[in-house]
Order: sequence, then structure tokens, then C-alpha cells
Amino acid sequence: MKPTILSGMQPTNDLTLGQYFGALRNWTELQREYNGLFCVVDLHAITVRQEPAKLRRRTLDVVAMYLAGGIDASVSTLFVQSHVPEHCQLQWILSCLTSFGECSRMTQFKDKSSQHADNVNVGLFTYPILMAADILIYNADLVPVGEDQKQHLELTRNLAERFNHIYSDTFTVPEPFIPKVGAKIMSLQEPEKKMSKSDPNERATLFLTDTDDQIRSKLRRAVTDSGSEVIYDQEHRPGVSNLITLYHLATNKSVADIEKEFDGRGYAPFKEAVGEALVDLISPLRQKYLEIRSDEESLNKVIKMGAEHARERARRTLRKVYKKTGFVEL
Ligand code: ATP
Ligand code: LTN
Repeated sequence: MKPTILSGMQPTNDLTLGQYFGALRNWTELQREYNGLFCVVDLHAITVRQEPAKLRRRTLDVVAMYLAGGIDASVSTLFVQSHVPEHCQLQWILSCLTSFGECSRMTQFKDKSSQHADNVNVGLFTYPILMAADILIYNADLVPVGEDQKQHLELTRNLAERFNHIYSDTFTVPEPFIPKVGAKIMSLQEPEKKMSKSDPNERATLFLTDTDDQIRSKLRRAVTDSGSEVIYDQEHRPGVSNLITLYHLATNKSVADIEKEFDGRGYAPFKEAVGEALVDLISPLRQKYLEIRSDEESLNKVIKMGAEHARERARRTLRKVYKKTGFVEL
């Protein structure tokens, strides 16, 4: 049997280049060697207030983007988190093994509770326990995510080990898979901040649904650093370094070759070239996405099939966990 990978994204907005390089592209590369489970985490999305109609639409948008990005529904399981209630059932059991202090230390909780100070709900606090349940219920071996999820993965591993220690060996302790390059794509406007799909400044983020002209214009206006040399230096030149990373990821050219290509030419032609490389990457992806998104009937079939398969696996794990916990079988 192939080992299992599992990952997910929140349907809180259109996906960005960050999600593509940090996660989706790696999922598609791994899905042949692994048994892949990819979910749209709509339960996680409501930790921040969502408009119901938008959430419903965006959930299918993300499913369509997974498919456009190369997830093959005949090879991998593609499903919506809320279709598998066993995640929440396992979350409760894991919650009873998690300390208040562990959740308080999560940096995503600290960031999101300061961003949404008017709505610091308990769901935002226990968010990482639900994420642990998403992963452990399928006994995933590997979890491909961006850099920002490392701490949540560490908690997941601790919870798996804790349950195994208290009740006997049950869960696989998962490994994170964080790409060497692309695990943290930075904002185009504030390059010391992660590119985020919920950034209020739209110019800071490249969406996978942006038109060619929007891509070119966002790149032209991307914040670079004082100076004019195209040199990779994350610490002193975060803006230009982020653009070098994007160019490298889009074209496969090495950093040294990129520096040579633009030696003495200044930032403007470089930004132009990055823009064109990203148009070449995103344009076919967007066209595929629009085509797939227009066929809702097929999308619904994909997630129905995915939910059936995921529930079957989740039910088996939950039955075992209930038994070990000491619940009377019905
Ligand atoms: P955002 O803050 O942009 O809304 P998020 O953390 O809510 O992002 P998700 O859609 O849940 O986004 O993230 C899906 C995956 O994409 C995760 O594995 C995350 O680590 C990765 N990811 C998100 N943003 C970036 C980025 N800027 N660079 C690299 N990977 C990223
Ligand atoms: N917490 C992640 C999204 C997420 C996830 C998961 C990722 C929810 N459940 C399970 C990997 C595996 C985020 O905010 N990006």
C-alpha cells in the first residue's frame, strides 16, 4: 500500500500564488507516489465570519482550482471537510488531550486574533485541534504545507504521540513536507509579510484568477528595495529576493543565472520579465480553471465520490478510537 498524504486549504478567497507554490504544486507532484487526500476546509473557514452564499461558491471554486492545478480525481480523493463529520468527532477527543497553554502559543491564533479583535471566538482558538483531526483520522504519513503551518504540524505530532502513549498505538505520527523554495511567498507590497489571500491591499497578492494585465501591472508596481541590482539577499533586499524566487519557480532558472541575466540592467526590465514568466504560468491555469468551474455538475460528482471514500476511511479510524477511549459500542 502507498503511504498517505493529506492537505487542505480554506475557501476564504480566490487562491494565490502563495498557495500554488507553497502547497498545490507539490500536491500534484506527490499524488502519484502517495495515496492523496485533498480537502477544502470549510469548517476552518468559519473561524472568521463568512457570508454563506460566498462560502458556498468559494468552496466549489477551490475544488475547481485543485483540479485545474493538476489534482487527478481518479487518482486522489478530493473532498469537502464538512462532508465528513468524523473530523469533528475526533476533534472533541483530541481537545480533551490538548492543554489551554498549547493552543495559546500558536502564532496563527495570535495573528488572527489581533487581525479580528472583534471576533476572537473559541473556534479560532481550537482551530489547530481540528486540523490535527483532519490529518490523524486518515493516518496521513506526510502533510505538504507552507512554512506557516509548521507549528500546527508539531502540535498534530504531539497529539498523535500523546494518544498513542495513553491508549496504545493508534495514530501514525505525520511528517510535514515543506518545500525548500516557495514555502513562504511574500507580499508584493510589504515583502517582509507573507502573501495572503485576505490582504486588504489587492496589489499585494497575485491571485491565480488574475488576468494577464493584472499580473503585469501588479509586478510592475511590486515594491523593490533601494538600490538597483538584481541580487538575492533575503535579509537586506526582501523585495527583489521574493521576485527572484518567483522567477526561479516559474522558469526553473537558477538564482545565479537570474542574477547574471539582469546584471547591470536595473529593476524595471527584471520586473517586466517576472511579470511575463508569471503570465505564462498563470494564464493556462486560469483558462483551465474557468472551464472546469463552469461545469458544476461534474464538480459535485467529484466531491460526492470523494466524501464517500473519505468517510469510509474516517469511520474506521473513529471506531477504533472510540473503542480505545472506553465508549460503549452501539
Ligand atoms: P491566507 O492567510 O493567505 O488567507 P491561509 O493560511 O488562510 O492563507 P490556506 O488556504 O488555508 O491559507 O493555505 C493553504 C496552504 O497554502 C497552506 O499549506 C499554507 O501554508 C500555504 N500558503 C498560504 N500562503 C502561502 C504563502 N504566502 N507562501 C507559501 N505557502 C502559502
Ligand atoms: N490550517 C491550514 C489549513 C488546513 C490544513 C489541514 C492543512 C486545515 N486542515 C490539514 C493541512 C492539513 C491553513 O491555515 N493553511
